[in-house]
Amino acid sequence: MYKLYTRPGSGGFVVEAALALANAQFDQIDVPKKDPPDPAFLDISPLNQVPVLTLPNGQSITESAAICILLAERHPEAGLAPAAGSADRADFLRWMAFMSSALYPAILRLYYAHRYTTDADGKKAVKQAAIAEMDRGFAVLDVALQGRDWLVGDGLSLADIYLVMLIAWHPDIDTARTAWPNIERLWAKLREHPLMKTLNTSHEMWPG
Ligand SMILES: N[C@@H](CCC(=O)N[C@@H](CS)C(=O)NCC(=O)O)C(=O)O
Repeated sequence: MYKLYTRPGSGGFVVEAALALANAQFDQIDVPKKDPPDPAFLDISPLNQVPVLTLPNGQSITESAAICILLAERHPEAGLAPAAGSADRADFLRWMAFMSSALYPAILRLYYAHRYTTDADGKKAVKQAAIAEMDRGFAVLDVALQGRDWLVGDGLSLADIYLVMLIAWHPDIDTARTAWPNIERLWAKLREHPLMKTLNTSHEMWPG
């Protein structure tokens, strides 16, 4: 059985979605923010971050994109991602890496601005730059969605759920919904998806 270490409103959202779509049994462990961190949790998550997925063999994996890609690989019948070796799979890997390495870190700079400056008055500038960088990333994804129903391939994949999770963290939801109409189109569809609705009741990612 899998074990998912998560917290409401966190990157655990997409992993929970993946496990549910794969019909995989898992224990969910809530990791409250603690200072100092719990040493046992640091053993499996050295940066003290969620999500962490512990596999049935006891191995623990951090990094939301890696977890998603791994789950897609372990549960091919669930169609969480385009098939390995297909052209759409290349797009899937590209956008998962883009979202986790360009966009997610910009979001962290906004919400953990104190970590990104040693200047006591510097947080405001870090936040402004973080939002500008997020906006640049969302604009790229909006173009990628132009004329398409889904970010990759011709069906829902974890890339779509990952994108919707990130856009929900935008500090100005009204602007986000008008600035990137293709992302909003995808998001509107996922807001009606029964599983997203269920997950949103515990994660409160967007107004229900
Ligand atoms: N690169 C990691 C980032 C995970 C991450 O930043 N998680 C946040 C919650 S969304 C967290 O646990 N933050 C606590 C902290 O950084 O102290 C991933 O993609 O999984």
